[in-house]
Amino acid sequence: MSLVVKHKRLLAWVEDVARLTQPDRIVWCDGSRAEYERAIQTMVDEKLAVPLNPDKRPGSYLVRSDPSDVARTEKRTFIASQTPEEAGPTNNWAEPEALKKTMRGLFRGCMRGRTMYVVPFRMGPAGSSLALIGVQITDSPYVVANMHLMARVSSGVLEALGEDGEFIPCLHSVGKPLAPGEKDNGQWPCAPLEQRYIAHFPEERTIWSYGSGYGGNALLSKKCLALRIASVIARDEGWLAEHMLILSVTTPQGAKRYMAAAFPSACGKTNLAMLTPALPGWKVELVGEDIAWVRFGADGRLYATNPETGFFGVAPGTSAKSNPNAMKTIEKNTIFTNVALTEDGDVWWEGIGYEAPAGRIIDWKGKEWDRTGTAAHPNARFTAPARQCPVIAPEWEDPDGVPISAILFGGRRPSTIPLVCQARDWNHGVFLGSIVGSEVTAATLDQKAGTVRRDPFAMLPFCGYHMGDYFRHWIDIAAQSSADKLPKIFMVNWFRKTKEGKWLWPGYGENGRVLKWIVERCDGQGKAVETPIGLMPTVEAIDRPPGVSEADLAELLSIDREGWKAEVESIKEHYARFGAKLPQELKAQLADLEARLATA
Ligand code: GTP
Ligand code: SPV
Ligand code: MN
Repeated sequence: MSLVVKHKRLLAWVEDVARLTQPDRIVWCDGSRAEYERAIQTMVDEKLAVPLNPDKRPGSYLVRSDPSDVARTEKRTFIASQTPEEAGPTNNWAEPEALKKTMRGLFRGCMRGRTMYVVPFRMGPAGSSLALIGVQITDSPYVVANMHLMARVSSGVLEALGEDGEFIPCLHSVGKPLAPGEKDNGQWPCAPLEQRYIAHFPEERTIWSYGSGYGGNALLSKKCLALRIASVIARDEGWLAEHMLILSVTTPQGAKRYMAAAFPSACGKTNLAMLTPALPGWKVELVGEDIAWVRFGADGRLYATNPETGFFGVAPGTSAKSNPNAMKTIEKNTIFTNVALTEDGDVWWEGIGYEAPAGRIIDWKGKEWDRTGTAAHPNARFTAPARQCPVIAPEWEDPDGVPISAILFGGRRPSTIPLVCQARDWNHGVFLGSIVGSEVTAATLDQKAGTVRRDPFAMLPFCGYHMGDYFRHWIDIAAQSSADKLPKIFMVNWFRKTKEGKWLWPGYGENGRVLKWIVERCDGQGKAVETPIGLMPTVEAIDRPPGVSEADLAELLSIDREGWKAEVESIKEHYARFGAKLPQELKAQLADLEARLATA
């Protein structure tokens, strides 16, 4: 590499890590196309990646991870702050020095037989005041290739760092050294589950990840840096780092409004951000689909920025009908992880919109699929560059971000939570964010799918500090502006089911009808009625999709008083976890809800 690195701290860190991990060689990454291709070729040579049929999926590859390494592992994710109080009750805490000692033991010699890549990257568009620089050390070519798509990897980042610029060190190893002559030979490298650690040192702004090669455990730019560490920085600096999509809605009259939405993992962010509205004349464009960094502009409005450059999206359920824009985004130059392989060298998954083609299908475990069970893993993902999305907003890399008119909170709730409801004011909106709950999905390894868990602000697995302090931060941040300039806050739920277990709401493109009401509310129109839980549309205020009867819509917009009373009890339990850190304002919101439900 021609670039001379002048940053002493960075050089010393790389040397230290190399001494500890003992790789065969060190490669400084520059973000070039050739480098991307080399990383992919390394995987192909090791039989860890399968080139797809270039006539079907040009420039695309299939990777199968180990069946034990298919999603984030929250039980192995740690916030190693100085004290357990700083990590709070929702995070796994570990004493930082003890954890480092344990992990140093694991890192010792762990890169033997492998290449150590040094990957400099920037999160956030050029010129953004929020942009952060990270340098990830990794022994995984899968990580290198994915980081090329997900973050701004370039040698320019090293130049920008100069001799002493700030960067976030991100140390990663798959935790599978190779003996002399040993090859991966098609075996996804990772460490046994109990040896895995995804560790964050918030005071030092440092990340150490060992033993997993998958997604958010290994692409340290994403959940580790842009959420867990960034949330701590945001708290200290007065902004927000959120698990949110960012989209624009353009009305038939040509007015453009921006929204951000927090839904838990695998609960529909990517789908909403790429929505093709069923309503004629309405248009949605994507600014971001997983992470938003949000700060106040000089005009007192909240502006949101997508720090990433690609999508690591859920494949199952993605079809030409449910998400045509995602299907177009992944036509080429895409890395697929844990989907099925067809005989003609294309990908397939459950819910792709057509039957699995005839001929041999290789399932996500690499075995011939006997057509029982799922061929793709439920958390199978695609990694694709954002610029390939046909509805990417032209302003998606605007360094100032986009001004947000509405914030949405939602989750998978088969009952109780209505289709949509507007918060009365900011603190009520923070309350709605704090009580987000969802049926457990396949995006986490540790929990039983199907049970409801509270996932406040969709940040439960991603908040780098005490969740009670995080609630406080959300309440306090409003003081940076005035009520009239703050976004309106809404709660949505696309996932209501009938008693028979059928979807009560068609979702996907039909969600545009709800966005329409939200835009109308932001513009001071749109009919709403006061209810015990917030401002709700009347049945006439929502355009009713074909196939949804008036009775269905009434059900979707009804207030299930008994359900809500049970909800209040469950919120009390949820809130009890935060003890004295639960803001008084939220306690008051809960008491107010309880009182309204009792009287009205
Ligand atoms: P992460 O990347 O894990 O943060 O997830 P995400 O929030 O971006 O979720 P995504 O949009 O990928 O959706 C996950 C799953 O939910 C997919 O299988 C979708 O098909 C399904 N889904 C998304 N939107 C809807 C909807 O409106 N209705 C229904 N029924 N399912 C939906
Ligand atoms: C999520 O689980 O919310 C994801 C996927 O977006 S991962 O990057 O693996 O965390
Ligand atoms: Mn996510």
